[in-house]
Amino acid sequence: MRLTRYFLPVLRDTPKEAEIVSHQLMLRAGMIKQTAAGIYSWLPLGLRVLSKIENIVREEQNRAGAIELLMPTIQSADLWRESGRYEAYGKEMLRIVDRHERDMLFGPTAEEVITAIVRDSIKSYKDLPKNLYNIQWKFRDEIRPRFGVMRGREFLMKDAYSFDMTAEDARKAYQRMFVCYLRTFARLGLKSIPMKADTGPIGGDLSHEFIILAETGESQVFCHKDLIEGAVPGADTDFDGDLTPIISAWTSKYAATEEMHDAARFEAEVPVDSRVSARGIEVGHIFYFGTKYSEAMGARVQGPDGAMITLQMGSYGVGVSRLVGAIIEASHDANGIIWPVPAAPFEVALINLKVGDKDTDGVSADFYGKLQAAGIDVIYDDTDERAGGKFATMDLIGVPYQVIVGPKGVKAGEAELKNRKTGARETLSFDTALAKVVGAVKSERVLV
Ligand code: 5CA
Repeated sequence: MRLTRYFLPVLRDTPKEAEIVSHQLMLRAGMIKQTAAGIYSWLPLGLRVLSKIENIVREEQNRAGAIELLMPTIQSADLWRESGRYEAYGKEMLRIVDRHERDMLFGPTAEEVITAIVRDSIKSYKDLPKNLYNIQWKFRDEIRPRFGVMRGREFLMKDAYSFDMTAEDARKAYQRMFVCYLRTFARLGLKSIPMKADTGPIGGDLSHEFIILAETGESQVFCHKDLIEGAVPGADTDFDGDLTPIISAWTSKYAATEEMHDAARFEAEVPVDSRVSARGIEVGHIFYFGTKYSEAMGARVQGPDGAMITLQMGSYGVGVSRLVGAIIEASHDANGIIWPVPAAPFEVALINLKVGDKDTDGVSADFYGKLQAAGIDVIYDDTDERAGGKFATMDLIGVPYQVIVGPKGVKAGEAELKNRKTGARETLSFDTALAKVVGAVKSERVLV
């Protein structure tokens, strides 16, 4: 992408309304624009990051055996009356009346919709187990939308729903999502910690939140420090095999959110110097709630002996749009965002320091073509802005690698390669610079 043709409305000053660094940087980097409280347009740069995250979430869902579908944002109130949640959900639900005076709502979650789909189409135990997911916009009329996309009213969620015959099978489905989440967040460069959690309006008795530690996190969390560096299951994990050892390794040490925290147990189980009490961002939340919805909505199938069995269910959410903010909270410096390659809007920024100079333009165009041919997401700064401004913009928007082409270097047959994270700069011959940056990007695309 040529910067002269792109739409990148960066701001030089920090907007006053933004309280936390991720919100400030997303506004400054021209990633989002608020249209109403807690409701944002995703500008081109923001959308690129959102799509990359979405794709990683999708790849890991698929790897774990979940199947993608797409449910509507607008739901019928009647479905929620069936489950008994329509009245109970309260003011967070955005209620809508259509032209025929029918009660509708903008879905805050989709247990009812998916339960109705499965109830109406799966009749036999032979068609189970199933785990169906979608990545779709949700709306919750949060009393205090804040921190930008971290607590929005409209937000993008991946929500998966598992259907099984027995509680034992449902536990396995829960384990698959648990392991899948460890991998998903690690692939985004995040250290997530699963913590025992409260189930809230979703219900059930088994639940874990996946937490990223960050000073600006909304919840207080408590855990053993070993969990911060816990081993992430590899890409070769057998999701049909026994996942209990992985789950045990992650759940045998103390980790709980504030609502589930037991101070006496924490002190008894965790040595003083291993106790972590910190703020955390909830990026995922998984629930096992058995027959709560299937019972109320009549989701039953015929078992092997002909008897009708009420389905066992769980639901599994990832805050896809919240992750954009969470990654920035975890990875930034005074100059701006530092994207890990897998989430980066562009992997390489090619900076032409002297647009209009024939040789510099020629070498830059050559680099641009070769980076594109190598399959690299490249933003080519072909504007006539001064060098300082160019560096500041690319540092702000957090592109992991910068290739800098200037007239002096061109004469010597050299370009500069800068690593955004470490700040390291190297002067290399054109071919070496190209090979090195392509190699670095490709090796960092898949972190686990
Ligand atoms: N039905 C279940 C699981 S599919 C569910 O709705 N779970 S949830 O309420 O915990 O939401 C799932 C994830 O969505 C959360 O872990 C969080 O990362 C994200 N999320 C929830 N509310 C918001 C919000 N207001 N803004 C941004 N992300 C949110």
